[in-house]
Amino acid sequence: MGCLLSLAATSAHADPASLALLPPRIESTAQSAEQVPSRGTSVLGVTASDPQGSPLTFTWTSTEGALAPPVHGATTSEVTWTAPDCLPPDSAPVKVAVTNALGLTSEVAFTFNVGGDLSLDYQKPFAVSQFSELDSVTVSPTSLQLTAKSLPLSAERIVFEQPVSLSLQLVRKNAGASHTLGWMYRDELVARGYVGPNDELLDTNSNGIADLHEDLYNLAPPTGPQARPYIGMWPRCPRSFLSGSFLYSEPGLAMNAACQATFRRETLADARPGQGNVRLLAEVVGRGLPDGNPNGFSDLGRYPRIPNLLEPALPENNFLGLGRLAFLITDDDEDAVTYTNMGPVQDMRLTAPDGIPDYDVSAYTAEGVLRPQNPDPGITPRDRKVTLGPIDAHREVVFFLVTYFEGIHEPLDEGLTFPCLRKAANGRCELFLQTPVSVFFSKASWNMDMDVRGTSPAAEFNTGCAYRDTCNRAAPNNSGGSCALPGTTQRLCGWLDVQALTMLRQPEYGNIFLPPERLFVPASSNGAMPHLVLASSPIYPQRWLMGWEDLNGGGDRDFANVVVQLQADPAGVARTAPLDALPPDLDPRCIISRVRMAKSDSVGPYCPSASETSINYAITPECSICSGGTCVPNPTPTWLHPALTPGVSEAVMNVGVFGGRSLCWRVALGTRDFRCQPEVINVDIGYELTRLP
Ligand SMILES: [Ca+2]
Ligand SMILES: [Ca+2]
Ligand SMILES: [Ca+2]
Ligand SMILES: [Ca+2]
Repeated sequence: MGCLLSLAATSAHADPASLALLPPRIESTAQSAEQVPSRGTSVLGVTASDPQGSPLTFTWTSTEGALAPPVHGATTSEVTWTAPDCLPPDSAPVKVAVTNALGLTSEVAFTFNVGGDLSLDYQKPFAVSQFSELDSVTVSPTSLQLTAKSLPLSAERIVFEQPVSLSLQLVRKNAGASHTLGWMYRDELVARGYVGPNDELLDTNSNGIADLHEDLYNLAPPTGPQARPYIGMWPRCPRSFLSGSFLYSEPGLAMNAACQATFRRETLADARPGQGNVRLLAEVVGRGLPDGNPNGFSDLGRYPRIPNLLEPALPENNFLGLGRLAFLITDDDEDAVTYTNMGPVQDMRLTAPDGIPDYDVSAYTAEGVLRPQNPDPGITPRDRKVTLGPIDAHREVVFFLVTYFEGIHEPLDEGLTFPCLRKAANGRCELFLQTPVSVFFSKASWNMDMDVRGTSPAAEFNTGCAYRDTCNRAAPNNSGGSCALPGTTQRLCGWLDVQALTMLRQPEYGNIFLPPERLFVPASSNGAMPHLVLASSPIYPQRWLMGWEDLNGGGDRDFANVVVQLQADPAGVARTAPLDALPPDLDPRCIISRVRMAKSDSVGPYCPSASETSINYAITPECSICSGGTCVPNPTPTWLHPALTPGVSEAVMNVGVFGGRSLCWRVALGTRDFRCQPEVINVDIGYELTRLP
């Protein structure tokens, strides 16, 4: 305290006869603060005496800031100085001159640091009001934490308002079939001309088959008015057939290795609801039972049994693939085979179901292409999860399940049907596809198979109830194994089986205990069979359970042949408002020269891998844009990243080059594992101002 910078005696006004006389002696000075905020005050005092005992007068002057009227005593004087916004380096802007009756004067100057101190902490304890942006971050005085958002999704529309990072974890596979799970962006299907403005599938060559279905199986003729480009390099079985008045190509995916012709007319049960006992002459193309020859039932491409249109764009499909293959096979079982070995990869594992698919998932990219280098060789717990990657906001995602299973048509007894390629005006299927390779979409109306039961809803469950095969879903109120919905007398059969429910209770799946709620599958708008149910609940925010039904026509309608957990990795951002120590109308000559950021953060409670979380800090000296006395947050400031390490850390940055005059910071929090949550416990901000010359 107190800074006696210079003490000078002057005899400018004394005559030579008085040389022996002495100027006033400064006894002491006082300075309430040397470090003063912009426009803050400091109380200055001086005590002096005159060696000759003559009366003293005190004169305060300042070159910067403002002085209040001083208060004088016989030997003391006190004044309050109000600081400017900042000072040039090494300034001593206030001076007091003490003059005695002989005209001799002593002076003392006071130095200040104005506007900021690197070592001080200008960040108050956290409060919501200090933040100009809070996205999925919860604020308490001693912590910033991620807030998990409950985002209901339906199978019909999987789209997010914000960019998200999606991943999938297998929960349970319970089926005789084998499957590949993939996805596409809807806008890429629109751009390719498959989908109209109302989500309807288009038939641009007017041959009665939706072009999407036509291209999945390469059914378009190679020449003539209905020709469409072949999806792939070349047709394995170039063979045509006439149906109605149209020429089509036979589907290599449903033909044996010898490419034997498959098109025929036969008597089949009507697939329309309530018509299953009516048998009609229909047309069928393809064969439903593969013969084990690896060269049959193939459209070539990268994966012989995956429709080329659903492969990722690769030379083998002439770069016409639109799919991204998340799980090449969903097998999680004690045998080592896929259905008649049709799977795109070998089942490599004989262990009991544990949610880890039975192949080396990490050997493949998120699109399903073999990587040059496998980051996790062998089948390990890391293979449980597959990252779909960042998904842009407002880009709708459509999932698909490719299934490998015998094509069967038994609508009345089994609820099974061949997929339908072309319908008559009355809804009756005129042209069926018999195939061991079926494709089901998350959007019900895009499916090829008809809903042979036609109930509304197509299926419903009590999610808190375990699946029992004895439960009669057609009459659950009178069926053993059904469970009542809380607060009602309505009973419904269970959805997931005990193994799936047990898996969800594991930490890897978020310790989820499914609530006893009604889950239902809406009927489609066009008579097609829905194949996906998507369960959401505030109990497991940002996670959704996908249950697939893998039988054409719906079959037993358990919607649990493959159960997968979809999750949006939690992420959030907090950005502070401008630090209020800096006035919004700061003197334009003042700029922030240095900033210190100190922080304390942690991750927990259970972090199996440190790389799963991120806590990224940034600071900007260009926080606000001010005009006419009004300031708004700068939407595009330069964010500077201090060199901080996990835990407790501190960094000082030179920021003078930006010439900024308002300061704020932000932190971006993220985790890929719900068990490992990042938390900011404290942030200190110090700064210094300097004045431009
Ligand atoms: Ca068509
Ligand atoms: Ca293929
Ligand atoms: Ca296996
Ligand atoms: Ca692996």
